[in-house]
Amino acid sequence: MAVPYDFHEIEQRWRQRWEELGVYRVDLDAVNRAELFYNLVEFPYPSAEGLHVGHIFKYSGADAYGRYQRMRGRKVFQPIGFDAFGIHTENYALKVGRNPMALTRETTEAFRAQLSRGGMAWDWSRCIDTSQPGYYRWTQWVLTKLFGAGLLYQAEAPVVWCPSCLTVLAREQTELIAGDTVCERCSTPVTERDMRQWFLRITAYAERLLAGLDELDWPERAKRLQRQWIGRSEGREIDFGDLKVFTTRPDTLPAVTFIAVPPGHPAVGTTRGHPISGATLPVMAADYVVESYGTGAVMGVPAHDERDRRFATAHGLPVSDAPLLTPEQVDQVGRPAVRYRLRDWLISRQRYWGPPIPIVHCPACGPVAVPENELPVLLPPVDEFRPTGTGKSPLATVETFVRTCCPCCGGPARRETDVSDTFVDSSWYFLRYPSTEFTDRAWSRERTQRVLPVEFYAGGPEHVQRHHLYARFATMALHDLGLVGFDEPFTRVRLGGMIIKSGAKMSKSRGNVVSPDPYVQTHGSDVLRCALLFTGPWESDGDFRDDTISGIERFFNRVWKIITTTATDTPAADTEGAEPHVERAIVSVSDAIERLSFNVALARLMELSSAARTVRAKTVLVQLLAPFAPHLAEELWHRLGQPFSVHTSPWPVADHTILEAEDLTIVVQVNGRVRTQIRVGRDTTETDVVAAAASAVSVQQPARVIYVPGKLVNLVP
Ligand code: ANZ
Ligand code: ZN
Repeated sequence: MAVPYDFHEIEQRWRQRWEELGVYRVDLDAVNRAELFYNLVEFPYPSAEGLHVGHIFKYSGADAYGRYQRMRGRKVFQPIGFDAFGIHTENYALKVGRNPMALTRETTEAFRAQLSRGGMAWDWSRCIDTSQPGYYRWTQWVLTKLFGAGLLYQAEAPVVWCPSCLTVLAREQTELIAGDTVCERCSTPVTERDMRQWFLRITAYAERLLAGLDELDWPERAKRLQRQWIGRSEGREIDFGDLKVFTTRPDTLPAVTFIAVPPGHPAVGTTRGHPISGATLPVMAADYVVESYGTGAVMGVPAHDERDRRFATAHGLPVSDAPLLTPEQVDQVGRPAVRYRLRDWLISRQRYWGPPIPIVHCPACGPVAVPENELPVLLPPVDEFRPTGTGKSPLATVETFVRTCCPCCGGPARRETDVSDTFVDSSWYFLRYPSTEFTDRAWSRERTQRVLPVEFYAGGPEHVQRHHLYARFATMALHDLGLVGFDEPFTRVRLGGMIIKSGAKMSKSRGNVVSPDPYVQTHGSDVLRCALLFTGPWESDGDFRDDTISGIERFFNRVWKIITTTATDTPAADTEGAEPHVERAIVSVSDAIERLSFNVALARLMELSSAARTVRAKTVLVQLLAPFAPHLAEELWHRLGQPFSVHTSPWPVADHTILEAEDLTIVVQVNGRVRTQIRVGRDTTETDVVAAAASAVSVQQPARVIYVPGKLVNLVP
């Protein structure tokens, strides 16, 4: 059943009106901290495939939450932009043989149109595009500041190389598939290479990145993932001659029978003296030893460590069952040591589609940062943007780009030709949104101080270990440089679930990635938003099935009929007296929105829609519907004769006197004797009633409970 109104016309008309009147714009200089609500979503990269319904699910939830906050009186700042630089975009450009610069302009426009049709309350006047010079100038500026602080450095290092993307990758841009470490972009098994690369010294912040988590209102699983990623280990460093090992089990020292180092290590084949017994231990090459972790050497304890046991068995090494050291004895051996799994962040890419790293190499002065007044270092338009595979970016062949003067001594110098990783672009973007109109600085200090940190960040679990961690690091570093006044960017993070389609995971290879376009075209964007949000709580994965669409349409039909057929209203409609179900709906819908259980909120609204007859009930229904179906609610609000806009009208407040009058009186008995009475809300569940009764008479864990619904609880201790 289609909706009984011209949704194309209605949705377009109201969107235009909102935009014209700036309903979703906030004067950032006229708000105070307490009023402002910075409601941020992870901005999309404008892929050629366009948006999929998963985007709409995440954005609709965040949007509903923001709209609710606006109606609750907050000044909601809700910006959007495009994460347009990066390998993903460039790989697609390579595939279709187009220049990424031209291609990105098109995909961004397509995304903008799709996003606009979603009806989200975005402030388009502050849109950013990370691939535009007006933005990346400041990405480069941030890098020069980090360089000045010693947090950006160049080093020769064994790095992960993707032989298909022809670039190095950060370790975190690989994944383990069937035992192979592969590139997450193209699934090609990666190799290792020794190359000179640029790193950001995130490890200097390992301890603070860990400690800061305690204070944040983030999902526990997000905190856990970050803690694991940072991977703090306490142990001891022990000397075996001039070879140091890091161990978390120093008590097993007596049972050590060999030392293991990575293959190729100069100590392979030598021997070491045991620090306690003096016994001779062979130094073995073992590929389970990670060169960059700990000290890069392991004491082999086959009796207590599974990997060591397997290695010892395979190589005919002895197993020793010597007794463990006592804690006091441990305090004699070696030194306490703390190690982190976290590595410095490799940001250089030998690719084209990114901001050139703003460094000039001078034969006399070494690497020098490009001064602020010479930024941006423009990415030159080139014909040949294909990665070269030589370990150098395509920019290295552009002589006019490479040749320059040293900012320090004026002598001839060469520009750095690597570009920075996309995750650098997004590590600070939330700082730019409130200050997009400034062309002479990255952000206004004063405004930033008022608008940030981000109060609510709606993201995805896939970004916890990288983007969220990088953003925290960048914020801490900028804070320490005195450039921002806070050191955590996101006060509250919530992770949206994944949408599957009719039981199957959407993926490009299956060819079942669902575009929102046909749904918006055939049913309207309000229907699609509600159908997606109805799949389940926003933080859980949800299955999007087409029959949900018709369910939502039936609901919209009913609402439309109730609100528009005023003729059936009795004159005394608004004096019909108390309507507890309306008051209850306000409480439960508000509560469900706070918990991001938009599905529950919609279910309550469906109930309310079948029992909304009075003016109060109708007004409340339309207002409570507004966060979910913004266009429809605006139209109905208008038809109710209410002043524009429903989205700035105050969120209904439940009349608690009506609710309390509705409360039930429950008699509480112990062993069949009446002890007291309690009052509970009409909707209170049996579990809650029994718990309230038990606590009223101080009976802990009764052996038996008899419950007469709505009347009596008898507890047998
Ligand atoms: C002896 C031992 C005995 C160990 C035992 C463990 C159990 P986490 O918790 O991850 O920090 N190790 C140290 N450096 C290593 C490296 N570069 N590559 C591979 N393994 C390394 O793990 C610390 C433990 O991992 C260390 O404690 C060491 O083995 C190993 F019953 O030392 B242990
Ligand atoms: Zn110089």
